[in-house]
Amino acid sequence: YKTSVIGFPRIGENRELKKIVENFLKKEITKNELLKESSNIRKKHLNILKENSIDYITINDFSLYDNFLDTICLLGAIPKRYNELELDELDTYFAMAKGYQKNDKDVKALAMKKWFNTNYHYLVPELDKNISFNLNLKKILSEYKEAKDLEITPKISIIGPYTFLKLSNIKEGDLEDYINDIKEIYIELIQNLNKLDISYIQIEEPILVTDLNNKDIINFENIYKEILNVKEKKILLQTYFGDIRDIYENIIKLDFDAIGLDLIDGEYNFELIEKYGINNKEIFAGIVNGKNIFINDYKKSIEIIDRLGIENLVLSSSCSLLHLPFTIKNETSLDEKYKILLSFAVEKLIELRELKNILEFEDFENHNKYNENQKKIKSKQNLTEFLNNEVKEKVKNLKEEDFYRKEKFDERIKLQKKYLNLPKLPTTTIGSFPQTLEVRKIRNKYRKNEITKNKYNEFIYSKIEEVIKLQENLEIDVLVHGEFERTDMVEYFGENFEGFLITKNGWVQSYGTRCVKPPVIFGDISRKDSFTVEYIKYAQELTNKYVKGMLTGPITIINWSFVREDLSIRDIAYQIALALQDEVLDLEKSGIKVIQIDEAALREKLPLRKENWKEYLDIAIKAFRLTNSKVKADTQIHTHMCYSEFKDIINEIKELDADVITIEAAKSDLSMIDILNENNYDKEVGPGVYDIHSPRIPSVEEFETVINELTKKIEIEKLWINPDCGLKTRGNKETIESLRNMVVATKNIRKNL
Ligand code: THG
Ligand code: ZN
Repeated sequence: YKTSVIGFPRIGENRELKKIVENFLKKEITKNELLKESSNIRKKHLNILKENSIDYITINDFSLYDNFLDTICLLGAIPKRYNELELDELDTYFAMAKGYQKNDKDVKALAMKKWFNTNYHYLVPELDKNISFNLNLKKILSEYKEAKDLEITPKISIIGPYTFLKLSNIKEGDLEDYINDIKEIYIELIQNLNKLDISYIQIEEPILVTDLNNKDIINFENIYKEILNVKEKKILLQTYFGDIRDIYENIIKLDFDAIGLDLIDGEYNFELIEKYGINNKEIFAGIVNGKNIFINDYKKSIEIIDRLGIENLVLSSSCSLLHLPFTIKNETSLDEKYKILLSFAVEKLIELRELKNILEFEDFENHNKYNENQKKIKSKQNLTEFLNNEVKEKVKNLKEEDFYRKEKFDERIKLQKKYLNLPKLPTTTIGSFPQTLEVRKIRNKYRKNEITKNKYNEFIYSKIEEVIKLQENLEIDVLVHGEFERTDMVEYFGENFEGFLITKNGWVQSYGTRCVKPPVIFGDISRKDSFTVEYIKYAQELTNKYVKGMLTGPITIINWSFVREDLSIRDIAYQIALALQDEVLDLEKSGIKVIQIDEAALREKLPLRKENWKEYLDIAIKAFRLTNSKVKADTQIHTHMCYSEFKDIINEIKELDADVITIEAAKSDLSMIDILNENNYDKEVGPGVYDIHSPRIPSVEEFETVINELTKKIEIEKLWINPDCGLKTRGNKETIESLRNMVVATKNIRKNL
């Protein structure tokens, strides 16, 4: 047996990469310092892989910002507007990542999209007739040299041509128009890699786990037949995040030396192997979960390997370890009995090493590492503190009517309009206000016990007061409290519900230098006491306008947490929904009339294959409805969703039955609205009128144009005016000016109604 990992997290044990890149962008360190420091991070990681005797160590999985952006640079597919800035290579790179604004130059960043069903985002390549590919091997060659200096014969990771094409934004022509060019540039790439002393070229094609049609298969074969013709080094076709049922039969006949399969999320891959064989290829078996933080059950893994019945298997991770925090060792506050059940990136390497040792040991059931592992697995069953029979019963006893509000929308909205008495085109924001350095510093002090809980709360209340005054001054109609008490809209709920574990240093890269720290769903979920009411009530008492209660929905909490693998998603979703229902009703009791329950992540975790959509959406819709089915008819329920590619699920969005939905439409050219109209969407809508992901301040005229456009497409009575997402990552200055312009424009338009 051999061992391999697809990729390793690059952000660093203590988010070193985040810090140096942000310092470089702030011009606090030089280019040379950035390059030197990042090289140190890579070398540290290579040594960890080496210490754990990983046989196939990957390079080029590192990135200063994003692997897709690196691929754009590798292939020379840099859109013209960035080259025209005439910056050096590194500054051009960051101009694509972050946008560029200086003197008379103003270029937006490349778009960002969710990487399959993870919480990672990649930068979207743009292809148009101006593109001329032009190979740039500098990054690969310098990482290659680093590995060789550490006496490693590396495996080189590259994003495959078909995934690159399929995920590109094709601005002119069809995908097929770019096949020849992409083929040529990849051929040239392989010819260059041929000259290196490497173990494998790992070509990653995760697009193969999605639903493919005949054209896809023809395109794929067309591209690869020629690429494989020029190879002199071994090529591993690496897939992950699911099975490759639509193309396995074709792939197995192509001249790949190895195939990497996800055996965690790709159960069906087993059947494909059984049915079509492996045609003498080396199989990289993804048996150690690269996306979840629970320890591997060695008994199960050995059963899987037995079932495969393949000699000379490579034991691998199911996907890149990018989606995991660094090491459980640093979780010093976590109780040992939980810690032994968790495995972060470094521990996954240890698992691979131990599995190999156990498998090569004659009498594996007597291997001490095997027994140690089985003891841990068994200890899970004794953790009774995470069992809550009361909530289990409640879920079991749910009835159909628990998922429906008593009154229909038409009736509710009349009562709400009467009660709330808002102006036409009411203005609001999504929830969060800028989490400035000040807020983070005070929170860190509180975390380290340097200030008391009272002092911390005093500070939070003063921020709430500030943000209420600000919104009153701006004359926004429906206010928010700003979410200053929350690090993150999911982690905060994990901290306040029973059934979660919270890590101290479990950071995972979300995009660029930004990270999230997902909480861990470890057992039955319930609510001790209300935890948002005191803040919302405080905010509401400061103003005569309505303040929105602000909650995160069940599916978003699940999707942005690590979930124990043996729990039922439906049960957890309903448990979270019931806990939220208590909070919703407490908010209502304390006089809150507008309550927002965000399902920011509903769309993004839609299963990769269509056949699995129905069950997922059924859980999502029911769980959402359960959170608010018991409120009064005149209490208005809002929801918010990011990444508004709703075309395929518009009917399910309708079924959520939220009175108002705010969506991220600013970037999608408002084409979302047409989709709502075509499908007779009947509820109220706030299509974001500006893009909060950029510091750019739209002018009053620009807002007027957008709002006018919207009033032509949406009934005035149903239209809300708001930014397209929370303002957490923005600075105060641009936030205030943008909101001021938004409200002024809205008022101007109201005058003419
Ligand atoms: N929370 C969670 N997941 C998310 C988002 C979120 N996934 C999608 C989207 N939003 C990703 N966006 C962000 C935006 C900001 C940050 C992270 C992901 C962020 N992180 C701080 C950082 O890295 O500097 C965290 C540091 C800190 O709070 O101290 O700002 O909102 N779960
Ligand atoms: Zn959003």
